[in-house]
Amino acid sequence: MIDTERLARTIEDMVQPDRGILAADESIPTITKRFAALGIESTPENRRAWRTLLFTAPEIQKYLSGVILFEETLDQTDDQGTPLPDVLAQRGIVPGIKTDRGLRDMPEAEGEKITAGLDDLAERLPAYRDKGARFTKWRNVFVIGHAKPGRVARHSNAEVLARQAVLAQHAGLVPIVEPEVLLDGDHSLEDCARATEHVLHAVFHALHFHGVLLEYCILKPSMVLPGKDSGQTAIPEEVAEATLRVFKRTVPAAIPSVNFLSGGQTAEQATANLDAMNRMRDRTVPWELSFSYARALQGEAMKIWAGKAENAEAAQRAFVRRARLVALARQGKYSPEMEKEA
Ligand code: 5MM
Repeated sequence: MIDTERLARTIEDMVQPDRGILAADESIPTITKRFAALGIESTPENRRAWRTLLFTAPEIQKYLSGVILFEETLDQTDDQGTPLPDVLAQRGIVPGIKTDRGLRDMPEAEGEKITAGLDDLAERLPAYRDKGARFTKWRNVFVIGHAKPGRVARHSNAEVLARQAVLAQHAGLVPIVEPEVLLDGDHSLEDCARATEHVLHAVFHALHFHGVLLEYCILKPSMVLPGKDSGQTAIPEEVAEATLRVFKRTVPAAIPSVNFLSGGQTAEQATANLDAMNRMRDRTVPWELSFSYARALQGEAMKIWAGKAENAEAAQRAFVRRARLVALARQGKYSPEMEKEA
């Protein structure tokens, strides 16, 4: 039986009109890549220091209602010995956990990926909940290319997303369902719109088939964008128009919130595109339009930090500044002029 009261309380705490979610759930290979680009060694202590810096940034609770953690972080503490999930909870920020085990090749669909981690998920979830997690996040990716995403990849990935979501709900955890249509490739904005429409149809069909309660589920999708090698640029209004058009055709009104990923956009692009969507939002758009960014929120601050304790305060200032701008975009109150302000 699903404890809908518990899930409803979590949704209420996570879905806030002026806040969104920080994705700080990079797996060890991913954070190692991000650190390596800045000459930072990826040790458990450096990962702890970085995430402590983010979670204890002054007033960050004004902009964040939730943070997605990686498994390692659930067991780490701040400098005073408080477990990091408790540090967040004490500030009114809901802690969650990435439950997938990363991407694997699909031999039956060359060049496409499937996400691992379902086999022991039901056994892992109670332990995450006991450590303070109130929601989960699981990512599947979809590649745009010749005949891609193909039927097998679309439907297999949608099934996996739905199965993990129903397991999370049965464990009392709100699932964030992340079908990411990748930015890689030379496809056009309209190619991305078509692919995203196919993907979201498959995902919501599977969620229905598996009995996922959409009211207690958050969607974390990519925006509709031209491929990064397409040579095309799309202004925020074009991105907003295409994204909302596709979502209105595919995302049921029962979903309380759509929290976009940044997906390799610059911080400024991810902020401006979210802002344009919120400005365009009218009575035909039933869901909240919010964020669940990793790179777009952390990138500038991580560069400033560079692994050095003496840079921590300046890095926190940059992180809070970006979070404030993204939270304004979540309300349709951002302007690119604000980028010039300190
Ligand atoms: C697409 O990645 C998610 C959002 O991050 P961006 O805003 O940077 O696109 C993110 O939550 C992602 O799932 C985590 O960083 C974990 O990634 P890995 O590849 O380590 O599982």
